[in-house]
Amino acid sequence: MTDYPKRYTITAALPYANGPVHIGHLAGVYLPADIYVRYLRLQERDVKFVCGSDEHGVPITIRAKKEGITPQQAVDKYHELIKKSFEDFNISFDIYSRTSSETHRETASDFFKKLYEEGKFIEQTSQQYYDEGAQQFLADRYIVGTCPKCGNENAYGDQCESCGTSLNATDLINPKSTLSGLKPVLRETKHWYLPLNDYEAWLREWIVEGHKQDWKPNVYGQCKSWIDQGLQPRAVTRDLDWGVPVPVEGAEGKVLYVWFDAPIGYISATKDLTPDWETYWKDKDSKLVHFIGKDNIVFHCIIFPAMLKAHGDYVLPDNVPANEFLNLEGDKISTSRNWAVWLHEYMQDFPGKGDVLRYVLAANAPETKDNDFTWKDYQARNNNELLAILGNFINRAVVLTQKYYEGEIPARGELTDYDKDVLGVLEGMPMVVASYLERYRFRDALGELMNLARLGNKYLADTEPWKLIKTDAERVQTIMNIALQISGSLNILMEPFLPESAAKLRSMLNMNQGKWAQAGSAELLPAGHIIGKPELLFEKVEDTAVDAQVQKLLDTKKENEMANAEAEPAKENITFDDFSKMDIRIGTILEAEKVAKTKKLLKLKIDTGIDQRTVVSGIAEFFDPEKIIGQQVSILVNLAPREIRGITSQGMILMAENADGSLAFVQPSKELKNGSGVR
Ligand code: B3M
Ligand code: ZN
Repeated sequence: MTDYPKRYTITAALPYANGPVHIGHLAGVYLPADIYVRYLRLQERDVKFVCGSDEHGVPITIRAKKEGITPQQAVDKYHELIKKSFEDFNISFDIYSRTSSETHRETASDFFKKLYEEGKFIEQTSQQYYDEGAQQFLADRYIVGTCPKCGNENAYGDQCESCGTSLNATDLINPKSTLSGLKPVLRETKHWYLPLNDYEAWLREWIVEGHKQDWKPNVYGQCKSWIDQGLQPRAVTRDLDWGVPVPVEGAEGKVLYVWFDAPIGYISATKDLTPDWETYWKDKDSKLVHFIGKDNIVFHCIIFPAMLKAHGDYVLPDNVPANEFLNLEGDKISTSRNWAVWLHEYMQDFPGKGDVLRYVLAANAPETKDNDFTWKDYQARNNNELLAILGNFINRAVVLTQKYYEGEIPARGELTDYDKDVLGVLEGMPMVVASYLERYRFRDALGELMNLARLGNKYLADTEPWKLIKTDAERVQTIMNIALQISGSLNILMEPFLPESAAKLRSMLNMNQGKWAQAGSAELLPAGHIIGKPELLFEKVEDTAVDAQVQKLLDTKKENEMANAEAEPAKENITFDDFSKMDIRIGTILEAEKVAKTKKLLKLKIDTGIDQRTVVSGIAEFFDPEKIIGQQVSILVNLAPREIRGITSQGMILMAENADGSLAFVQPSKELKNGSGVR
């Protein structure tokens, strides 16, 4: 590592302002970006970290429609929520902007205009679905119909979520507009296209030949396969009423395609941040890095670079370290199924524990393959790693220094070979961690950092200053001095990962925010320096806390099952006579008790109006005997008596079974006289 770029422009994907953000977003994009940027700042590099809400496109209009609000109201709501979550997790953007801003509209508009005027687009007319009721062209997501592959009747115009096939709206059988319910008609419409095919050779040279070594294999592989398949012209405008209007004549009712305007949002955000924005985007010594999730690779590696190239003034991304996906408890994270850990909910449930989630997500980051987040792992990593390794080491070092020296760091005496080895590892550690960070290997960097804490623990466990203090107090001075140098370096090295805990540790050690270059030094905290009071850096996460989270997910699963459950098909027809054979009455439960040695059975005494009789019913899992006394139920009184567990059951209580298997009484909507007939 010798020559560093003059400055860095770091972007993190602009989240759609159509919902809150979850752990998948954090793990895949914002946390790695933040770790990288914090590291660069500690290295005293010149860096701008920009992000903002993506507030255009169909995802927004669909969400607004669902909530019965305007698109503007929807983006206002979610922009604030998302922004707050990023603040809560200490994602240290230099600016968090939004694409509905005036600056952005102008920047995106000018960008388009320049390309338009220079003849960089081609115009094409095509047939697209139009809703004559709603009087508008339909985005693919607004059209549903039968999937030609699997027959699912609710496939979308761009994809069937049942079989996963990606579709064109015109592939759907019986297409229907979700706006009006009408069958859409095909109409001609004109759009502007970026002829990606013209950029194919250049892209091949730039990526396939130029970035084989330094881009992640998953990113490089996706790009190569796109380019190998041959690139087609890509429409950059849409018929929609929400977005940046296409700034040319004859384009009324058309807006820029959201994927055309959104990446330009990085530029507009930088403009809002600094008057010097052009240096960050146009000077060839600026290193541009896009942090994104894997579903955005093609847009950031192929389409946006082609746009930048067509424009001509801008630098190209130096790297696009996209991550794979994070799953949750073995299942794909899904907004529509509410299968997620939402960041704002996590903060409510675990206040002050932002760093713990940062740690778990970084330690288990989906860098090279999809990974799974589980609450058990969350608990284990907190208790066995943060608390038992890092927290424990720091605590010992600080507590013992307070105890033996009233907080004043003792001087080192003569060093043993062991001391020298430990100081040697300490000295080399910043380079090791940095070399991982420079290569976007955040998990490995964190692993090394924890190894340093492990080493500190082992050093104290091996040298046992708490025993030695009685026999060789001078030696203890050396040991504690070394333990504190390790603590001080840990503080600097952990800051990118655990900023809140690092701040706490700084006050414990009474030190300033150090620079990366100072880490590893054996003189970081000089003898005579007075440290502060010990504080606990981490707390144990109890079983009850994670059990509650698992329960929340189980409830979600159940809700989903309920929502998706289909009613059983009807049975064969019967005659009215068949039905009238059943004598069903309203009765009242007089007594109820569990049948001994059974799980499911209750013995009930019912006043049927005709008599008082005993019925054994398999409902004990769902009802507390005491609570049902006095309730009215429907009872089939002419069912032949049956012997159940030595009790004669005379009749049967009618029960309705819910989709989740739970049971409910079939009860009259007002109190009736016992014996009233049900027909
Ligand atoms: N809003 C897609 C997403 O949230 C999109 C990213 C834009 S980055 C310029 O996955
Ligand atoms: Zn299908």
